[in-house]
Amino acid sequence: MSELVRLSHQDGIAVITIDNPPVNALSPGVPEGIQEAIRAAGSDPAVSAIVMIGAGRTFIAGADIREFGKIVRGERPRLTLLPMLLEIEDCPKPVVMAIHGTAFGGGNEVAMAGHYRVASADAQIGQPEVKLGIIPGAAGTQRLPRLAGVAKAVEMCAFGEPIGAREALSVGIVDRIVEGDLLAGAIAFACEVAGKPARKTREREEKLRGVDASVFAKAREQAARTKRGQSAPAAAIEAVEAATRLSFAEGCARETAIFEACLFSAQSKAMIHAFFAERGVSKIPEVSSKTPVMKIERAAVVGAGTMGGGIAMNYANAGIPVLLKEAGQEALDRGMATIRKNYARSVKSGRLTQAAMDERLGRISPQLTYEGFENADIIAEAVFEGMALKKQVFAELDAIAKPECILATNTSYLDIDEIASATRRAELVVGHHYFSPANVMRLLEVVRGKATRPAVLATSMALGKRLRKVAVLAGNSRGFIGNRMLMPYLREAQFLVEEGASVEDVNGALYDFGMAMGPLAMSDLAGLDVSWRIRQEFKHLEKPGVRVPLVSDKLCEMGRFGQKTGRGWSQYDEARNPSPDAETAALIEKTAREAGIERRAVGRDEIVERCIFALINEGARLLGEGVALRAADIDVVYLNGYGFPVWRGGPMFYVGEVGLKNVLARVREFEGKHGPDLWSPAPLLVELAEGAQTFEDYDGRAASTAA
Ligand code: 3H9
Repeated sequence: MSELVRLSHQDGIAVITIDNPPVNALSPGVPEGIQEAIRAAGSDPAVSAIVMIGAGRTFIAGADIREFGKIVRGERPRLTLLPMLLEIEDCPKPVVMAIHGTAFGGGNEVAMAGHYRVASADAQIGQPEVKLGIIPGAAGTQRLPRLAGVAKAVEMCAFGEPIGAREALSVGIVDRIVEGDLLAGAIAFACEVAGKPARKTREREEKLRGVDASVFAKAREQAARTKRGQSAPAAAIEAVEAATRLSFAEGCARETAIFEACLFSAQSKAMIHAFFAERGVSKIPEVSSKTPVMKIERAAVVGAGTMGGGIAMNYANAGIPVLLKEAGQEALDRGMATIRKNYARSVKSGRLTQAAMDERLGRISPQLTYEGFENADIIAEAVFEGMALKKQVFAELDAIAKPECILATNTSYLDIDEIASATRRAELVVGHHYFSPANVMRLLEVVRGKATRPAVLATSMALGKRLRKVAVLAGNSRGFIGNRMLMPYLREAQFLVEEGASVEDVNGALYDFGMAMGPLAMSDLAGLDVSWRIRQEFKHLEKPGVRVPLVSDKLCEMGRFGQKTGRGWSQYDEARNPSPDAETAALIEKTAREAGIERRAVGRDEIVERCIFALINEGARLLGEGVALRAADIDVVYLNGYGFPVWRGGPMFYVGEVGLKNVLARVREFEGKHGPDLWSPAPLLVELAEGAQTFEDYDGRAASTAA
C-alpha cells in the first residue's frame, strides 16, 4: 500500500486513510493508492463495509493544483480520475465517506462516488474549480446534480462557493452529521449500512427530472454579471446542463472535453497563478517559523472616520476587543452610526445574525480619550492623511502605549520612518494600509520601516490572516506598492482625456479590459479631494517642466469631488449612477487648449496600453528597488485591492501574456513620445527583456536567494 493511502481494519470495517499533507490533495500516488485500497477491501471477505477518511486537518481538498501546469506543459499525462471513481462506486461493499475540513473539487468528486457520506458539523463541501478557471473534471458536474438537484449543482459548480455540512445534509449530499469523533461515527454508520444494497450516485436519476430550464439561463445571466470576463462559470453551467440531457457516461465525456478546454486556457493559467501567489505572500525571508509572533488580545484605533471605523470592525469581527477614539463627539457618533449601519446591512442580507452583530458591536468601545490605550497590544492610527498630524498622534501614542505595543499607521502614502521618528520605538512601528471599505476589502499592505522588527512583521502577517485579509509586505516607498503604481496609471488616464479621449472612452476601455471600474470612475468613487490633498502634500517633489495632469485640481477647486458631491469626472444621480458631464468635458477641452495640448482621436488600444503599461512599468521599478518581494506579490495587491481581473492573473503576470519584450518596446515608444521623466523603462524590465527572462524567473531567483 502506498504511504499516501493506508488501509486498516476495525470491527469488520475497512478504514482507508488518505494521508497527503497538508490538504490531502489527489497528488500522483493518491488516486492509485485509493484504487488499490478499494480493490483490497472490496475483495476481502472479512470486510463488511468501508470508511474513507482524511488524516490531519481535512478530507481531500481536491486535485493537486501544482500538477495542472505540468499537464498543460506536457510534462505529465492528463489526469483521469473517472475510472478510479467508478471502481469506488462499483465496490460491492458499502463505501462511507467521512468528511471533515474541506471536501473540495476532486475531493467532493471522490466523496460523491461513495455510497454514503457522513460529515463533521463544521465540514465544508464545494466545487471551487471555477476559481481556478476550470470546471469539475471528475464527474462533479454529473454526480452533484444527481445528489443535490440541478439548481444547487449549477450554483455550486458555476460560482464555486462551498456549503456547510448542514446545508449539504439538507440538499442530499451528506447523509448524516457526526457530532464528536468522526471516525467512530463513520464506523458506526458503516456498521448500520453493511449488507445493504449499495446506492450508486450515477444511477440516481430522480433529481434530474422535471428541471426548470430557466435555472441555466438565470445562472448564465448572473455569471455574466458577477464573474464578468471569466469563461469557466458558463462552461460549468454547460456541463451541468449536459447531465440533464445525456446519459451519465456521455455527460462525463462532455465534462471532460469542457474541462480540458478550460485547463489549457490562458484564464486558468492566470487564475492558478493567482491562487499560488496569494499563498506565497506570507513567505518573508527574515521571518521564519521561529520568529516570535506577538500576542494581540486587545486593540485600539485612533480616528473613527471611514477607515478607522472599518479597521475597528475588522478587529471586532475577529473577536478582538477594540477601543475606538475620535477627537469630537459628533465625529465619534457619526463613525459609530456608520459601523452600526454596516452591520445592520449584513444582518438584513442574512450574512450575520442579530446576536452576532450585537456581540461584535459590543467589542467596540467608542471614546473621546486615550483611556485604556495603555492596555492595547496594538494601536492602529487612522487619522487624516498629513505628516504633521500623524507625527503628533504617534508622539502621543508612544507616551501612553505599553512598551511592547505595536503602533500601526494606516497611511496610504506617507513615509513610515518619518512617522516612526516621532516615537522612541521605531522597531515597533509598522504600516497597516487597509483599503476602503476596510471592513470589506481583502487587501492589507504591511509596510516595513527601516527599523521594523521581524517579529512585528510576523505578527502583522499573522494578524492579517486572523482579520481574514490577504496581507502583502511592502517597502517604505511613497504609495508603497498599490498606490505607487496607481499614480502613473491615473496620470495616463488623465493625460488621455486631455489629449482627446472622452471620460467614457477611458473608463470604458479599462472596464472592458476587465478592471472592476475605469480609472476615472475609481477616482470619483474614492473622492477627487483625497488625491488633491496628497498632491498638495507632495507638491515640492514635482519636477519643473514635467507634464502633470491639469483637470483634476480644477474639478476640486470647483468643489467637484466625485460621487460624494454628485459631480466629478462624471455626474451622478441619487443612486450614484454615472452619466457624462458636459461641463467636465468642456473644462477638459478648455484646459487642454490653454496648455497647448494637441487634441486627437485616441483609440481604445492606446488607452489600455498607456494605463496598463504605466502600471506595469512602475511595478517593475518598485520590484527592482525591493519595495515588493516578488512580482506575484504585486499581482496579489492589484487583484485584491484594485479590481484587476483575476482571469488576467495580475499586472505582472499579464506581462507574460503580452510578452515582456513587447511591453518594453511599447514603453520605449511612449518614452520617445512623452519623455523619459514619465516613461523611462524600469531597469528591471530592461534587464529581464535583455536576458530573455520573465517575472516568474525573477520570483524563482528571489525564492532561491531567500531559501
Ligand atoms: C480539482 O479538484 C479538479 C477536479 O475536478 C479534478 C479534475 C480531474 N493542491 O490555502 P492554504 C496548498 S481542482 C495543491 O494556505 P488554508 C497551498 O498551496 C482543485 N496544493 O490553507 C498551501 O501550500 P504552502 C479544487 C494545495 O487552511 C497549503 O496547501 N480544490 C491545494 O487556509 C495550505 O493551503 C481547490 O480549489 C491543492 N488542491 O486553506 C481547493 N490546496 O503551505 C484549493 C491547498 O506551500 N485550496 N494547497 O503555501 C483551498 O481552498 C485551501 O487551500 C483550503 C485550505 C481551504 C483547502
